[in-house]
Order: sequence, then C-alpha cells, then structure tokens
Amino acid sequence: MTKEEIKKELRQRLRDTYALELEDAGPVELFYSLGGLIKAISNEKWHKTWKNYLTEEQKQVYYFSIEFLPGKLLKSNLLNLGILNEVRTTLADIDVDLEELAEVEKDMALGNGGLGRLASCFMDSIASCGLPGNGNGIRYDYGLFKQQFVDGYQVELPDEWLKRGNVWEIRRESKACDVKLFGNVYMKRLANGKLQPVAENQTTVRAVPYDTGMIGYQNGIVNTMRLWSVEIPISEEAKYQSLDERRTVEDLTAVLYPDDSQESGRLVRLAQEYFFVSAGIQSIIRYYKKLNLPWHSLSEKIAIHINDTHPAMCVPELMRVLVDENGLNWEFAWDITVKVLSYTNHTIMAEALEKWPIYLMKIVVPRIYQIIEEIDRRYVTTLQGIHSQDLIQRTRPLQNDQVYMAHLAIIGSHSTNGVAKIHSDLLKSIVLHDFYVIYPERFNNKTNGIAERRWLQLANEPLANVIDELITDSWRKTPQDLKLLMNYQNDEAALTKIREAKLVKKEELANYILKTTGIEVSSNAIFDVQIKRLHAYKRQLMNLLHILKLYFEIKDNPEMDITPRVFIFGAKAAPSYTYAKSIIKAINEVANMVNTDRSLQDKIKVVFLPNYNVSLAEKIIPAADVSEQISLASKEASGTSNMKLMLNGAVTIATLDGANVEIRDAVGDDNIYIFGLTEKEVYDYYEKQDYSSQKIYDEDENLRRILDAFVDGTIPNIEFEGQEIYDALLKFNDEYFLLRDFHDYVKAQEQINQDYKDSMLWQKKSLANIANAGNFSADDTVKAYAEDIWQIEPIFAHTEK
Ligand code: DL6
Repeated sequence: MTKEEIKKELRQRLRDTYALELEDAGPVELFYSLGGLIKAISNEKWHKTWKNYLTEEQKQVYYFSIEFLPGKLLKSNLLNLGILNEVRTTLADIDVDLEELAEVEKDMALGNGGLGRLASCFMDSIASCGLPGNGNGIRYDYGLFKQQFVDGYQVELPDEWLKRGNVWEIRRESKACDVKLFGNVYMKRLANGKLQPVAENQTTVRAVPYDTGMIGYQNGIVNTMRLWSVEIPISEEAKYQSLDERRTVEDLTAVLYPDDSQESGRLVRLAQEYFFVSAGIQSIIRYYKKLNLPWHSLSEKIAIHINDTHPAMCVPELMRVLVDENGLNWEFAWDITVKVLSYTNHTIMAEALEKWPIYLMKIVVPRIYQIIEEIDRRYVTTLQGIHSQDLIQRTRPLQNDQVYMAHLAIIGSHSTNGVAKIHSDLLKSIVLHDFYVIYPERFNNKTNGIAERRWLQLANEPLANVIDELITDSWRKTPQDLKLLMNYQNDEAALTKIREAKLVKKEELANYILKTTGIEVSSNAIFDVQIKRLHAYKRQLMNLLHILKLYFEIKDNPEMDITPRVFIFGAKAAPSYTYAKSIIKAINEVANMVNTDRSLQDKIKVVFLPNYNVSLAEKIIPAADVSEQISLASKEASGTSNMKLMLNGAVTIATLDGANVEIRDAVGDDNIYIFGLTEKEVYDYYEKQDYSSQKIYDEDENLRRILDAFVDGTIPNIEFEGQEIYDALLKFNDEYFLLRDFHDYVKAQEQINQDYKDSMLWQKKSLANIANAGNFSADDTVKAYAEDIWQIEPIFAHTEK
C-alpha cells in the first residue's frame, strides 16, 4: 500500500466509525481504525488461505493449548503484512507516533508463562512457514492477573483486556456448538444388541468461537487461532432465572486460573479443559465430514496436538465423537485416535503433571470418565503377558482414585516429545521411563524455539538495523543466516556498532525504570536480568543471595572494585504460591535497602519491575547484558527466555539445565558462564540422600551472614517471609540445592565482573550469542514437528512477495 492509500483508508474508517477527521483523532481511535484496516487486508488473505486448504484437502494440524500468550499484535501484524515502515512513516507525516498507538493495545495474556508464549511463537511460525495449522484454546474474559506491588507484596488485580473490545477477533456465530457437562450417563442395550450411552440431567452450554487471524511473515498465509467462549444456549435460557444462576455457566470461561484451593475452583478448571477440547474436536469433525472422506482417512487430513496435559481429554473425547456419535467400533476408532493425536510434555515437576480425582471426573464429565475406564481396562488387558504386572499397574491411566492425564495422553497418541534434549532424555530415562519401555518408538525431542521476528526485528530495531548493515537482511527470513555475524568477531567497528545499539535499548529501559519505579539506574552499569515465573526451582532466591553478598562486601569495603550492576527481575507468582510471594517480598525489601543506601555509591541497584508480561519482556530483553538461567539442573524443561536474551546479545550465566545445554553447545564454553551441579549430580544426591544444607551453612561464614540477614533484622520488614525462607533453606534442607551451587555461582559472577571490563572481549561474547541464536528459531522447530509428528506440508500456492 502507498502512503496515500493508507491515509485515505484511515480517513474513511475514522469518519465511518467515529465521525472524526484524521487530524483530530486520538491514539485510541487511530489504533482501532488501523486495526480495522489491518483486518480488512488480512481477511482477504485469510479467506484465500482457508479456501485453499479446503479445496486442496490439505492436511491440517490443530494445536490444542489451554494457554496462548500472543502479547500485542499491532506491530507484528504490520510487519508480517509487509507494511510496517509505510504505516509508521505515514503516521509520522501527521505527527503520530506508531509506538503511541501500540501502547493502546492491551496485551493478550491468556497464559501464564513459557508454555503459553511457546504456543504463540508456534502460531506465528506455523503461518510464516506456510504450514496449515490452527490454534484451539479458551477466550478468557480476564487474562493473567495484573501484578502490583504494595509495600513490596504482590497484589493481584483483574486484567480486563476485553474492556475496549478486541479488534483482532471475529465472532463466528455459525460455527458455535453445544458442549454437555454433568448429569448421569447409563448404558442402554439396543435391539441390535449394541450398547448405547443415555444421558440424563446434563447441562448444555454453547461454545462460541472467536477467531483471530495468524498472519504469516510476508507470505500471504493467514491461519486461525480459535478461542472458545461460553454462553447459555437460547433454548436453555429459561432454566437460568437469576443472575447468580447464569453466572455459574458464564464463569466457565471467565478466568485463566480458577482458584484451585477450593473444590469449586477445581471443578471449573476441569470443566474448562473439557469445554475447549470438546468444542475443538466437534468443530474439526464437522469440517472433516464436509470433505466426504472415509473415516480411515481422518489421520491423513487431521493432526491434533495436545500441548501439555490440559487438553488430554482429546483422547476420550475423540473416541466419544467417533464411537457414540458416528457409530465406529471401538478398535477402529482407537486406531484413528492414536494416529491423529500427539502430545508434548513441558515439565518434569511432579506437581505440574496433572491428575484429576475420579469422583470429580464422574461429576463433571461422566461419559468421558466411562470412556477413560474402558481405555484403562483395554490397556491393562492388551499388555497382559507382554509386560510385568508392576509395569502395567504403574502406567495405567487410573490409579489411586485418580486419572493420570499424562498417561492418558501417552497411551492415546502416537508421539510424546520433550522440549529440549536433556528434558527429552530425562523423560525417557526417569520421568516417563516406564512408558519408554512400552512405546520406545513414540518418544522424541523437539527443542523449543522462538519467533525471531517478534524478539529481534520488532523488539530491537537498533540491533536489527546493525545486523542488516553487516550481513544484509536475509536473516529476517532465514534466522540461520545470523551465523554470518561470526565473520565480525575481530572487527572492532562492527562490535562497537552492536554495543551502541545495546546502549540505545539500555537507555530506553533506564527511562522506563525511572518512570515506573522512580529508581535511577545508569546505562553504563551491567544490566543483569532474570525474567520468568517466580518458582523455587528457578532460584530467583540464589540471585538474591548473590546480591546480598555484594551488598555486604561493598558495605565492608566501600572502595571495592566492582563494575556497577543493575539486577533486574520480572516475575509473577501464582496467587496461591505463598513461598514464591515471600521471595518477591524479600527481593523488594532488599531492593529498597540497597537502592536507598548512598554508601553503596550506586555500585549495585536492584529493580523488580511489576507486571511482567510479553510487552515488558520486549522492553527488558533488548537491554540485557547478562541472562540469568540458574534453575537447578534437571528441573527446567527448556526455557525460552534464555533464547530470546541470547538473540539480543545478552551473555548467559547458567546451569546445565533445559535448553541451556544446547545454547552452550552452540556458542561454545568461552561465550557462556556455566556453573553448578549437573543433572546427574542432582540425581546422585537424591539417591544417596546425603545433602546437608546445614553443613554448608555451618562451614561458610559468608553464607551464614547472608542467610542470617533474613532473620536478624538486617533486611527490614520481612519477619514472616524471612523466617519462611530461612527455614526452607536450613530446616527443610534446601530442596533446590541453592547453598550447594552458591559458591560456584559466585565464582561465575566474579568472572563476569572481570570480563565485562574488557569491552571488546565482552562484545565478542555477545556477538557469538546473537550469531548462534538462529539455532533456536521456532520456524525450524515447527518444521520439525510438521515433518516428524504431524506430517503436514507447507502450502505456497498463493505466495506473495
Ligand atoms: O516448553 C515451554 C516451557 C518451557 O520452556 C519451560 O521450561 C517449562 O517450565 C514450561 N512448562 C510449563 C508447564 N507447567 N509447568 N510447570 O509451563 O514450558
């Protein structure tokens, strides 16, 4: 589009919708008008893409995920449509800053962390690689809570992201379907001898899809992310006489994480899982039936991916639709189900491997529970005589009055993958070893990846422009081309340009920090960043222990030679996770103590930026010098902030955990700071059970002083939280081995302090990280899923450029 055409379109939209002239419009009206224009452009491509899939009978994948974290879409849609610069300059002509319009958009935060963001990176990459793939999830009325700090405590506020409406979505009334919950189901024998389920007293809810176009990167492809919202069916309206009664239904898709400390909350969560699974499967089967193909071809046209266990009810639901609704026999339906479904495991943390009490399943999804019982029965029968009783008992879906969702997902699908090499190996050797014995051919690895377009092209234009200058812009389509940067390892001018680009982003972040927290930081300091969910295994607390160590050292020796450092945190704690919240409080109190102590002469500063989300990540990541990836080895499945930070030139300090191992392999030992226990050493401790944090404390005077600071009043206002942390580390023997790794961590930090002083040395390391980040492109990851698991192919029938 030319500038004149863009202006004309905007003028028209502003008049039609707001009765305003272009020159009089404010950022909100301009944002919505621009959004409308983008939608009009992309809708045409969307329609064409969809028609093409249909007429070509292209095999499609449906990515079922209870979380999606797209963040903001304005700039990424403009970039992918290839009109970002035109729109930016057109707006500049009328004195409007595109960034100001981008601020109007609310983050779409329908997820919690890595899992949801990965799903959104995949949506971008699937479309950008021309792959036929769709998202399937829930349109929560409220996204992940907005985090504020009050007296250093996390306070959770509702995220009303839909308040002004969502410009990107289309409500598709005609694609709605009914989902049935609760009631009783019994089996009735028909005249032909077959058994048929008969349901009584069920609650029928309407699932209404809201579709958002997932625009591919300058290739004319627009795929669909379909999010389901609950409504009361018109035919059922009379049943709900009061607002409270209506709310019991409408609350089903209200919030991302219903409070699961109460049974009522757990019930809603289970109903949510079934709701989006059932609606998604029904709509896929409805589409398939339009193709008029035999059932045995279903797996040639459809792949369904179970992203973590939340959508594991895909297994019994697909069986229900095939057997109950379409009359297929069990064996045939089972064969199809296993071929169609695949599953990704995203965690080895036992508490995150979902299990649902059987009594709750019987209440919420009685027919689904019956089908799971049958799956369990047949599983046990089939394996008799092939595997030991013990193995069968340990792997069956029904155990201890619970449904093991991971077992269901593995048994009912043809592929189970982990998300980094070490994680996939751990699944095979320990966490899911029993299943590996039974189905070795089902296990594989797909290391996570990130969408470079969002995390470099959009988030860090100064660096992207320098890279263009050095190696041309081919990396924008082919991230592997970033490797060409390695030719500049000894080019001082190039390294200086990259450093200057970093400085621009550091200054922007310093301004943001000042504006939002009132804390002044210098862009000459090392920006040391830890951004991720707050969880004990991720060890934000170890970072804090190191900060306290520096604090005491500078207090003891004010002349100490240290490169000034700003420690930057971004993290939300799950509302019911009190220990994580105590760590937040402690970090905030230490921050306050450090930042207001003038005797430290600004040698260290601590900043905890509230409300970490995708948009905040886009501000922090380009400004980072050091990337903290310090989880206890074996606990982080992959991590993806590690990839985003390296792509932006941060150098990583890391344990050999998750994808850190592959990052180390890619950049080489000289360009990363590895420390701490290996995964094997961690398991050795588990085996020998001889870890004693008390012993380390007793023998290390410095550590004693640091830990005592939590309980002796040195850190103010943390009487309760300080004790809780102190006890976790000593009385409860330090579950995540912080004290064991601390010494090594400090040594690695001292090396960073030393190396950063040599600017060219540091820039070289930074360059090696950017150059090798192409290894972690989500484009390559989804291509591997497409080839190995989904068996789908790209469609380029109407490729543009
Ligand atoms: O695979 C995406 C992401 C990984 O990078 C993280 O390492 C992993 O913790 C996260 N997993 C989850 C699942 N729940 N838990 N815990 O969010 O997935």
